[in-house]
Amino acid sequence: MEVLLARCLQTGDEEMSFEKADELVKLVGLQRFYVDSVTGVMTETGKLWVDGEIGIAQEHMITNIMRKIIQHYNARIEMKGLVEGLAVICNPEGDDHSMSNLVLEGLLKTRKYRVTNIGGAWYMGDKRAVTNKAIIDFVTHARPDIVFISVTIARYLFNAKMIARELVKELPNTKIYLGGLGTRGIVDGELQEGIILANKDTLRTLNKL
Ligand code: B12
Repeated sequence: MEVLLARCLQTGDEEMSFEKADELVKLVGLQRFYVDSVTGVMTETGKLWVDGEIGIAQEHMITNIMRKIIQHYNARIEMKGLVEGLAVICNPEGDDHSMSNLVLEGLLKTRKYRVTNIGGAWYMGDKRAVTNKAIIDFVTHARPDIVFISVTIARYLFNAKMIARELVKELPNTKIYLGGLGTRGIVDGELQEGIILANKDTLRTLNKL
């Protein structure tokens, strides 16, 4: 089924991609669709691109349709009753990978967290200190219960750690998590006290919030 979704995405057939996604969600549930199917299809997309089997335009097309699918499901998650708390999701400066933020947004919403997602392409250049500070200032001001920092490219890990370090200082009662492909090389105990390294199994982290 995942293979069929991947094929529909690769041909740019949005309607069929939504249909296949729907079938998968019905089969495995939304959470497993997010952590297994979306991640699996995107890993495969990355491989095709590295091997030169698809170009950057096709990769963008697939990414854009997949983002629409996730946003469609996120918008349908109902948040009735008491809210567990506020969560902010961000990427460190320099890192343009933000599909994980959308997936995490949905996973948090299903656990009754109100979510503010400030992921996106942050400017990386002369103004580095300013943009990192913008992220820190925003989160500090929001005073969330949880912060998820998602880093995909390991060379931006230093930015992610810097943001986490500042937030631990500013928000002692907030849980600060660091996760994503860019954290794969981190070993337990390497992070400063107060910063929680997300488990490679995303649902395990989410189930222990
Ligand atoms: C889409 C994509 C892009 C898009 C991003 C668009 C966007 N708006 O997001 C674009 C085209 C911009 C891009 C650019 C680049 N990319 Co890219 N990209 C990908 C691709 C194909 C998919 C990523 C994705 O969305 N995955 C789906 C999400 C849902 O999965 P995920 O991020 O792993 O998240 C899961 C978990 O990790 C977890 N999680 C993530 N964060 C956190 C945080 C917390 C707190 C928790 C609890 C959990 C958690 O939650 C998710 C569910 O389990 C990957 C391939 C791959 N293997 O993933 C390459 C990939 C990540 N890219 C790569 C590279 C090299 C680049 C570029 C450097 C290429 C270049 N030469 O320009 C640039 C860097 C740009 C930049 N400055 O960031 C490499 C990274 C290699 C490495 N180890 O560093 C990859 C792996 C491709 C490859 N095989 O080489 N990319």
